[in-house]
Amino acid sequence: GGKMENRIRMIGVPLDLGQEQRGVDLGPGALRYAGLSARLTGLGYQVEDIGNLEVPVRDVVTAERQQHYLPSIGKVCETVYQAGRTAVAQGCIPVFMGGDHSLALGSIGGVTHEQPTAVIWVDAHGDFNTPETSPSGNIHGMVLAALLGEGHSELVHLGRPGPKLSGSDVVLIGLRELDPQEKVRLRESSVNVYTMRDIDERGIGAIAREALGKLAHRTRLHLSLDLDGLDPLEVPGVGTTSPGGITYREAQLLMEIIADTKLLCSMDIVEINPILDHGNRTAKIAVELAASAFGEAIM
Ligand code: 6HN
Ligand code: MN
Ligand code: MN
Ligand code: MN
Repeated sequence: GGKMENRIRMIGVPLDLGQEQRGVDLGPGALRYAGLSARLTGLGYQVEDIGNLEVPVRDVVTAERQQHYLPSIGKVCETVYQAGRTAVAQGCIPVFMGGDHSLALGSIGGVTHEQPTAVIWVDAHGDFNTPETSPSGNIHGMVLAALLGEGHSELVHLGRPGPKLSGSDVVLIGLRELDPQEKVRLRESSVNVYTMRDIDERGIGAIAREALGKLAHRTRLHLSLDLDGLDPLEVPGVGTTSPGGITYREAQLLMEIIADTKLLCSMDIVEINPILDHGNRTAKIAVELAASAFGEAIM
């Protein structure tokens, strides 16, 4: 681990079962139309798009609705896990194009199969609910908790038994909306958290550097980019909007500082909802950010 590979594998995961809004299943197409592959190729990577993994359409699995589609999400994430594990084993950088954030159970599970990996989780939300604390029951709000070993056992033991991350391997950036019990859980955890208040008071550059310092015990880095971490005024095409988010400029600097480490080994781009977007703007911004994270510099 440690060195940045030169091959990127784009993996579409049109999963929308982790939440209730229609449209996030269209995210992989939106990222392709926004030119993700060409941008990364232009940076000197060998880019391979393997298409979309198979995901059941929610209209076909209506019987799972009461369970918030837990069985189907588990099955899809098993395939995501194997795709991530295989990509890393073959010396590729997997870029998972969501889809909602529940796919990260598989992506982060898979990329940590052989070696531990630190995670930067950009999000308005903590995704730290358990079935007991979640007001919505939506699985996309439970992903980080499950990766740390808490919640539905189908999710906790996905791919391989046991937790996939420890709290100290994770930094959350952009937080501004937590459910009451989720807040308690997160406070009691060892996850490193930078809220919007921290960013406003100290600036994103200082936060980015400090965050990477907290992850310095690892030589591999995964970026889980939930587009709702950005401000919905700039990025309207997301399902779970929360005002007062990271600006485009702040996100750019965060990506550039991540690129400087040369440790980025895998990435999720999630929660883009083209149905709610204006002119594919959100996917275009996601492409700009991915390019910066993979080393595109202004000069
Ligand atoms: N995401 N905390 C809310 C819930 O339903 O648990 C929102 C979760 C949002 C999850 O955006 O990935
Ligand atoms: Mn999220
Ligand atoms: Mn979110
Ligand atoms: Mn319910």
